[in-house]
Amino acid sequence: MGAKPAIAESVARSALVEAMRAGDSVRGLTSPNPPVGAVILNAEGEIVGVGATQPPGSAHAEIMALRAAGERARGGTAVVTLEPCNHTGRTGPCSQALIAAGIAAVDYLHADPNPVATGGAAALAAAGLKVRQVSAPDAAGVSDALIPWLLSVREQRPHVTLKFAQTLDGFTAAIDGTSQWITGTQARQWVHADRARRDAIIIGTGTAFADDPSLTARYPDGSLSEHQPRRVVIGRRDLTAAGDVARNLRRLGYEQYPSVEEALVGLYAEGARDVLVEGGAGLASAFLEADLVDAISAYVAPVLLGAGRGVLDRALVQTLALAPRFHRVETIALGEDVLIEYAR
Ligand code: AOF
Ligand code: ZN
Repeated sequence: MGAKPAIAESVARSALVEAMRAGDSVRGLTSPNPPVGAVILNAEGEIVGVGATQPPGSAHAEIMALRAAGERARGGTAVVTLEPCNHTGRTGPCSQALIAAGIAAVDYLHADPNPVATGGAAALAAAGLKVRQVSAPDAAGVSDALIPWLLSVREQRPHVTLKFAQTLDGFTAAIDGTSQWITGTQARQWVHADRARRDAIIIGTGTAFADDPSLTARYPDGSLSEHQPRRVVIGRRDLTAAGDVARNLRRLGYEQYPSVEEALVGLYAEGARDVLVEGGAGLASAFLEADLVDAISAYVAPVLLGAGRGVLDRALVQTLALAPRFHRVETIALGEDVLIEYAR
């Protein structure tokens, strides 16, 4: 049976890009669950359903895509960014839903490292579906939204991105401490959109006192994004007795942890999987010293200061050969500024 030709490679690849886009669109909304994307192709290779993970406790990506496809899924292909789950957790097993819908083939990007949910690929193959693991297309112009979640399952702590804005000569503030508007409008808008995709934003008590940040994600018109990350302060100083400083955080609410390690343990336990560290220099140094930085978002502005405050506030190593190195994942031009994304 099943003399049906497999769908063309190019069709499978563009369906995967579409699935990755769908997963990317729900970043920040799914934790502790993964932001998965799924595409259903009919037997002719046409897209008949797209879906993404719903907030925790509700439908997985495959179920959303199958619902959209309806009867058109029969004999078709499912392309998903994560191996379909095989367990009954808060929802039923997606492997069984794919089989019941009459899906003939499944392409998945990442194996599921979650011991509770794994086994979907084997179950699908045992039921006679054509199952294969595929790799991410290079230069697809879409990022892999599952990277933070996959690391968090492996390390049992949130994925950490260190973010900073610096002048061309490597400073984050002038000698008088002024640091606002190093980067331009586009970069600042990008930062806000990025915040809305994270589970938490972390700063040190020093920055909370000095800058009185609100740590909110806002649209260009100043209104708040629907998803607000948790606001987190690390350090031992008491913000509640701070008088006139840290007023924004006191008004909006925040969580405080005494150390980097305790923060990551606490945030993971509360479901955070993808967090952004926004400074200052002391906190950035502490995260790097503990080897707890998985990615860096460096915003570089064409401004020169000659002297000022640096990204870090102390030596990480005594000699270059021992310095931690990162590799470049992406560069994005934002007006006159450049965002460079690095991974460990
Ligand atoms: C998702 N969305 O699209 C897929 C997931 O808590 P549960 O019962 O919803 O199960 C969550 C687990 O299911 C998750 O850790 C992952 O291993 C697997 N797949 N989860 O939220 C999805 N495909
Ligand atoms: Zn599932």
